[in-house]
Amino acid sequence: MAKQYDVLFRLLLLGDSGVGKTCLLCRFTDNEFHPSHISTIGVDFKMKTLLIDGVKVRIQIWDTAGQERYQTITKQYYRRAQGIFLVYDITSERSFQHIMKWASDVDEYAPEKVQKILVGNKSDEVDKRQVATEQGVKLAKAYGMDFFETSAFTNHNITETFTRLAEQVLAANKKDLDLLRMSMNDELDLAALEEEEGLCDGAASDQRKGCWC
Ligand SMILES: Nc1nc2c(ncn2[C@@H]2O[C@H](COP(=O)(O)OP(=O)(O)O)[C@@H](O)[C@H]2O)c(=O)[nH]1
Ligand SMILES: [Mg+2]
Repeated sequence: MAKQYDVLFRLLLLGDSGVGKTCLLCRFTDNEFHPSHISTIGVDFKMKTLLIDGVKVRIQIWDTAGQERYQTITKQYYRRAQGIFLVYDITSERSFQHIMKWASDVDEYAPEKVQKILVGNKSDEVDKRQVATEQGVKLAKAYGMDFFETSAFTNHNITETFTRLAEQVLAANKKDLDLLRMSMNDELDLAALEEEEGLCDGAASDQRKGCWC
């Protein structure tokens, strides 16, 4: 059976309640949008496999199921993440200001190597916009992150955003993966060698048998 994936990464969606994290996730994994989403409802996680540079990358994307309301996201969530989406809502200045708080939590609790991306969601809501695109660009630059404006409603930039973070995580972990692959190959080589030797022994004894005839 073909191998289902080469590597598994955990990504985490962070941001204020109501910015559209659950909708982003449903749009990306199932291409669905439920406008009536009750904002406290969240899923635990959803999975999707992407092919990046010939590597089958399985991503497990964790939603924060209501905990964001009380900012009680357990440290465990952060510790296990290799990539983080910092999401705000372009129609909410407040959610944009809170990005600083979310980013400082990430600095405190997430692994040092964690990759981050800034996401301004609800780009379809042009009339209600409170946060200019330039503000997002500027903040992302200050944090050294990539930045996308998305819409879970129209499907704007959804695949691009999730793929970009997965690419960044893959790049950040590439060295470890290559080492792992090398050591796995070494093991395989050794196994092949042992097998070959075994075969030789078998052949030799067959030959000996032949001689005895
Ligand atoms: N117009 C628009 N509404 C959105 C978008 N994404 C989410 N919403 C709405 O925003 C509300 C909160 O979304 P939800 O995904 O539950 O937010 P969460 O609390 O961050 O998980 C819901 O009423 C969604 O329908 C979007 O891209 N555009
Ligand atoms: Mg939610």
